[in-house]
Amino acid sequence: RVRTTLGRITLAAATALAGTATVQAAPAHAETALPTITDDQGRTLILHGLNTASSAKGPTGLPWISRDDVVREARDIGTNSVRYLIQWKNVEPRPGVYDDAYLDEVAKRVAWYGEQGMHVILDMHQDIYGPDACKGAGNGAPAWATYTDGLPCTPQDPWVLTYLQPAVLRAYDNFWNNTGKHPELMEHYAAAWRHVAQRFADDRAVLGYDLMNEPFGGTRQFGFFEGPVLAPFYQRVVNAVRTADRDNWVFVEPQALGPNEGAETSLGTVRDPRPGGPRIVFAPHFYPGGVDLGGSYDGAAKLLVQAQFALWKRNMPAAARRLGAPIWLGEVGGMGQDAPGAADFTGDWLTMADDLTMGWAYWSNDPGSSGVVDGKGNPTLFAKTLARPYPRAVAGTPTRISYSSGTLTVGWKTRPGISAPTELWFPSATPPKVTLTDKPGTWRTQWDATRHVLSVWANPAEPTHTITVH
Ligand code: IDC
Repeated sequence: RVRTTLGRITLAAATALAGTATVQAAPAHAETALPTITDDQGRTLILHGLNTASSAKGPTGLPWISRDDVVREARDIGTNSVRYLIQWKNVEPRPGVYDDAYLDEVAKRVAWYGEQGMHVILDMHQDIYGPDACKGAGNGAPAWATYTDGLPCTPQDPWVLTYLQPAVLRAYDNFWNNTGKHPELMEHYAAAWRHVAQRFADDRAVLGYDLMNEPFGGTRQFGFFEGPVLAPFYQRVVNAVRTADRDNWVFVEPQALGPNEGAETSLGTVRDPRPGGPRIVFAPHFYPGGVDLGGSYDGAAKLLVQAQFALWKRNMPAAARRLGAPIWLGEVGGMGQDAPGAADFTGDWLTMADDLTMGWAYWSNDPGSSGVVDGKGNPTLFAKTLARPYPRAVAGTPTRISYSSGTLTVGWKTRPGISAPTELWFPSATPPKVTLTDKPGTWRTQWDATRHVLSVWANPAEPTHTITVH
């Protein structure tokens, strides 16, 4: 019943959205390319990675993985990054008291990714505020920061409906100080991030910080939340992080409701006080209604989802452009491998990401039918589809990424002063066949059969390059 109702709501919403929008394929990159996330050699990073993991929402705040799992992931899927979940409740179990033993455990796991040459984005995760907002349904905030003012709560199925329970709405209203009673909670959150940033500022494996998973405004939504409440909150947290760490990237998400389905965001600009240019990334998610929460990607549902693809592809890059930030898809997926159209859906969002020269983090790395290994440790459909050829790093500004029928094409513009190579990853150890538009004799490649990485040193004197690899 609930699902049917949700389906109808989604249908109505999507129809309404589609009616007001010009639903056509947006150009991959309008006139000007977005800024890009860069590594310490100035190369653009195209991040492919997994969210690791939902299991970190539990009491220990740590995901299920072992070091071997990270080795296997790097080898089999070729990921160069991870969206690694941490929890405020574990960072700050009592007000102003930080659990450094927890951060040591996080650091130990971060090092496993570092050993594989992977970049870690620490994600301060939350769903439904925290475990104490609604009888253990949520995760994120500590008990001491959860003020529900005695309002009732019943966990709902599907879980997202729990967001609308009175106690949960009040917990958020108190956090954002919509009630005027708890200005201290956002202060605590910002200070907790400063502490985390202090711990990881010099950790070379850490690329950045995703400040809050899927912010939810309580009784304030959309234009009443993202502009006046969320953006100033991010600004506070960024300022706090920058007192401890000037170099890592900071990832900011729009509110989830709406943008997750492709609707516009009104998130305001967040300024980066660091010297040497901003390092703020716009990090929306993509969960089209219809495939999320046990849906499918076929028939009428597929048409609705395709409308949401078109909206997302238009609205999210436009928001990134408005914010002057690179874009990165922090969560996508969640479909079981047996759901109708799961492979098709995965292929379509991977193509969207390539079209936007945008990286992603798949939801999730937890064993099971939406993971890369099932409950018995066997590779799923997603292990295969996510192991997609891609440029891990580009020595310039990427203008094109496309992969189909065994051919990867990558185009980029030269950025002066980069001596490190462009690096392409392939699932196979067989040396690939390469053509490049640069004049013969002015460029070279090197194939690493162990890492399945092709390094390309293009001719820096040519302004643009296109490489085609079979
Ligand atoms: C889901 C988990 C599910 C858990 C639920 C609540 O897969 O097992 O019960 O969280 O904690 C998100 C969230 C992410 C969700 C994911 C899939 O960021 O935490 O994980 N999702 O539903 N937003 C949209 C979807």
